[in-house]
Amino acid sequence: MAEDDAIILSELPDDELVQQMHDDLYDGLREEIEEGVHILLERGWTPYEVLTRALVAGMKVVGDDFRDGILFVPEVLLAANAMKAGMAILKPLLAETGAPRMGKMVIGTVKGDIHDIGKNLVAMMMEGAGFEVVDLGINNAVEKYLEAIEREGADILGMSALLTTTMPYMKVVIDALKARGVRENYIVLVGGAPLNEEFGRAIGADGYCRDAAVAVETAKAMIARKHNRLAAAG
Ligand code: B1M
Repeated sequence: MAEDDAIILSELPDDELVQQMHDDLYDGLREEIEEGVHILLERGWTPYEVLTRALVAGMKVVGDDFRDGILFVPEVLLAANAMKAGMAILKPLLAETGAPRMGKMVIGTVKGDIHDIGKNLVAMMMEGAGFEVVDLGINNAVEKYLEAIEREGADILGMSALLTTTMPYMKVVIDALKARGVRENYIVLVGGAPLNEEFGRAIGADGYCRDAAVAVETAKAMIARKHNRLAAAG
């Protein structure tokens, strides 16, 4: 593109800027995504609006074209890195709500799976809602989860899986909790694009979370129920 034709992001109205950010995410343009995020925040958008409307919606287009064989792993990786750069700007802002401490969550992507954008988003939103979050990262074996929830005294165990081949591993973890006799000590929440309610129920999770906002709402409701139960018992 000729120098004269360069798009000045700050001169675009909101709708066009968001559309341009979807295109830039698609093209894996990290710096442009960072600039777009800053501009929207300066214009008074909330961090959550920027996250959902500019970043998550843009990633949906990437996902659709990956599925349809239009984009391939290297391009998707660049898009994922641009998305992460945008999320890094929003993370402290989402965590800054000053909400009272709600409880502690250990979260990680299951063994064999390296997708972490959705899991990171859930961790960010949970922190923003007042939960303490211990993020185990990707590719977690059952021992890693068990050791972490015990060490951290977690209230909630969160697991993420993005592949149909890795989602059954969630049941391996839940079964291990049962075998140790500690299943009832934890609220187990699961999420990831290929999952659904029925799968969550079938593997014995306490809740399936369609997205990060649902994860926060479910966690809050279940923690409140747990506190009420403990208060009634004590
Ligand atoms: Co992959 N990939 N990928 N990929 N990738 C998918 C998942 C896929 C659906 C693409 C497709 O074909 N349409 C497909 C899986 C098909 C299937 O299993 N049926 C797929 C494949 C096949 C693969 C590889 C096998 C490709 C290959 O190598 N041939 C490979 C596997 C590697 C591995 O894990 N072993 C692979 C690799 C990659 C990249 C490395 C290139 C990259 C990941 C980069 C990264 O994460 N750091 C990547 C990406 C980016 C995707 C897509 C395009 C986008 C995923 C994403 O980040 N979405 C994805 C397509 C898709 O999902 N439509 C795809 C945005 C994110 C915000 O949404 O993760 O759904 P999501 O999270 C949501 C909810 O699901 C929920 O809340 C989140 C926020 O709202 N949620 C939770 C998620 N986790 C939760 C945990 C909770 C609660 C809620 O706990 C309480």
